[in-house]
Amino acid sequence: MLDDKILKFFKKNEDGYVSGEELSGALGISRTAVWKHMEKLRDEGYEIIASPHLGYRLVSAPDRLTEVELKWKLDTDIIGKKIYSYDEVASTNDAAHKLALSGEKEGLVVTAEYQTRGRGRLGRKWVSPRGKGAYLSVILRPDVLPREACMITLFSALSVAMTIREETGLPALIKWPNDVLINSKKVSGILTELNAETDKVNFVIAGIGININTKKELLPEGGTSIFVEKDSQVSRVDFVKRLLKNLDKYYAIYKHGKLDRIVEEHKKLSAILDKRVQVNYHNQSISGHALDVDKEGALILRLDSGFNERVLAGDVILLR
Ligand code: BT5
Repeated sequence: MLDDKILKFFKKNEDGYVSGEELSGALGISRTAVWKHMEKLRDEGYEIIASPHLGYRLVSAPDRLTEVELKWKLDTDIIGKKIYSYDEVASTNDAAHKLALSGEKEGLVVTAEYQTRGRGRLGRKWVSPRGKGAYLSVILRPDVLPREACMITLFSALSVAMTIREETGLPALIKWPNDVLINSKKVSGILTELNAETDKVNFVIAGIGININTKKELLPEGGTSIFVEKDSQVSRVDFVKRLLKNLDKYYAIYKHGKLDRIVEEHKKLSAILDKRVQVNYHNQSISGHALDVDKEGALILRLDSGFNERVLAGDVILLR
């Protein structure tokens, strides 16, 4: 906690020095204790210079998804007002779920540097190498019916694709409903989990995994990362801050009921529309032409028989 307070001091004096005296006064600790905290921060990767007359100056921070780094000048209305950053968790979705059950407000974000049991849909695994990707979950409490919640997956994927485009210029596309692809390979996946009764959503956990600075050898078959596609590292902190901003924007649009706008934007970035696809769902497999995404976020398939099929969730495989 004291380390966070020291970092906030540095952030407020971004280009200047903070004197040891000022810090010891503000934090109520001795100047030797201030020095010890500086050593600890250095061990964590912060580059801090000390001048006998001027005090301490923060030169650079490690690219770690910490609460202090993410919240600094984060200009959002709901998403990320509160952030819990962990070094290691089983799954950020599980951690967020527990926090939601304990009554935490919507907008709370949980991040982790590493997940020991990162999850995909249907019990599948999400590969989460330490310190390379972004693994985060957001608590949402929208006043909607359970069937209206699938739109959350759509706007989360849209937020990820927009963030990749804005931060890196890479041509990210969305594979309905929950994958984001670059050059036909999966760079991100979304796991949306509901806590609901028949006619009421209590809360939703939107879990997002993105491969950012992940090297090829750490990725599963069919996966890619921003690093692999761009051949250079990006700041994970800057990336996640922009993602939180985009999530905040699309969540506001969703809450205002402007679902058609989300669907339209989603369709513009679709990797599957107008293509021949196979969709696997509920132990069934159907194939056809991906015709449309309707106003509720369902995929409309034109089957070979000429009939249309409306699919609410599933795994899409692009066919040649
Ligand atoms: C997903 O499931 O794509 C949802 C992934 C959600 C992960 C986030 S991380 C933060 C939060 N906490 C969690 O525990 N989960 C969420 P699905 O559509 O079922 O895809 C899973 C499949 O993607 C796996 O079976 C692999 O084939 C592939 N996969 C696993 N890890 C991957 C990775 N890092 N990059 C690309 N593909 C991956």
